Amino acid sequence: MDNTKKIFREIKADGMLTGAADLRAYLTGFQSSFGFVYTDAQESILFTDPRYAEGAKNALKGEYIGVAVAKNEESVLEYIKSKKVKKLAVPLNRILWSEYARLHKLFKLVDSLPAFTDAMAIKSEQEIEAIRQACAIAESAFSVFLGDLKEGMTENEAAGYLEYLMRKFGAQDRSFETIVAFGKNSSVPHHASDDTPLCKGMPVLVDFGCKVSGYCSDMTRTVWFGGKPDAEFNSVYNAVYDAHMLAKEKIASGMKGKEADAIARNCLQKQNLDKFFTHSLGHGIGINIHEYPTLSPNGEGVLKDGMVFSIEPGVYFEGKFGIRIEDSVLLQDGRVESFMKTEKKLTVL
Ligand SMILES: [Mn+2]
Repeated sequence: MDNTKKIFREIKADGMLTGAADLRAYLTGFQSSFGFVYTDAQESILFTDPRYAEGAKNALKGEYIGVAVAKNEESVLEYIKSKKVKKLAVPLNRILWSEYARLHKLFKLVDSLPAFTDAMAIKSEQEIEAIRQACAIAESAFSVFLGDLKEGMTENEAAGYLEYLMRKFGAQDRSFETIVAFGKNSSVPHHASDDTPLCKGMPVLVDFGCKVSGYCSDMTRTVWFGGKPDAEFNSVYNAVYDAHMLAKEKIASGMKGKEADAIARNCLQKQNLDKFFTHSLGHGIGINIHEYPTLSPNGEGVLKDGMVFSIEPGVYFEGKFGIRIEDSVLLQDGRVESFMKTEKKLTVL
């Protein structure tokens, strides 16, 4: 699929210049830390540096996109000027102010970011397959991980072990810094894992994911380690579980992100727990771990078939415990299909 054409035909410009790594990866299917993609009605060229030149040439051989080595940004601009481009599209929110200052003296600038945001939100079969694999690997790793959790293990050690397992099972990387939170640390939704040791009789919250072919998975489970949880933990867990399952059942194509969010939020409200649900219900997942659409009380974007996002209600009691249950899901034929098969009912280890 030629994503350069797909984006270029949506923007009103003579040329398009894309430097941001995620947008570049979307255009080319090739991942690199430096480079620019130039596109116009006739051609697309990936300008990269000698570190990536060979890899890019091999990866893009016979593709719709040419590869050239650029010494620096200046030589890319010289090339664009030589093509007599007047209106140039750039992703305005994703360029540096210094780049903007320079570019706007040379060209009339048009924003390409809205076209990227819309196109990247609807996944192709190939993208869905990569995410499906990233989810399957994360789940296989998690099941081994749960079996190997031991008293005395620190959060950092556990996080490192889970990341190792994901790579061992075929992931190229983690999607983001793995969150492992033991005991009361779970009440911080994005706790930074530290040297807290695992003890019997505490919750374990794990938020993690991995990448396959540049695409992310995202998943959270909260399990109980050692002994039995008390009645309060059990009832809050069931409330989060119900909110998750109801959202999954009721979210439909055509709904706004905020309507989707409200399904889970209203469900928690019935148990007076909505005030402890301190973040959004979900976010789009793709090349980036957080992308459009947003399933939050402010989410105005309409959910459509082909979108991949998270469903992750959570309840957090400061200083006590937190519970979050998250799946990565796909909207297909109007309905939610989960990529995840891992048990969502409370697991007691
Ligand atoms: Mn998430």
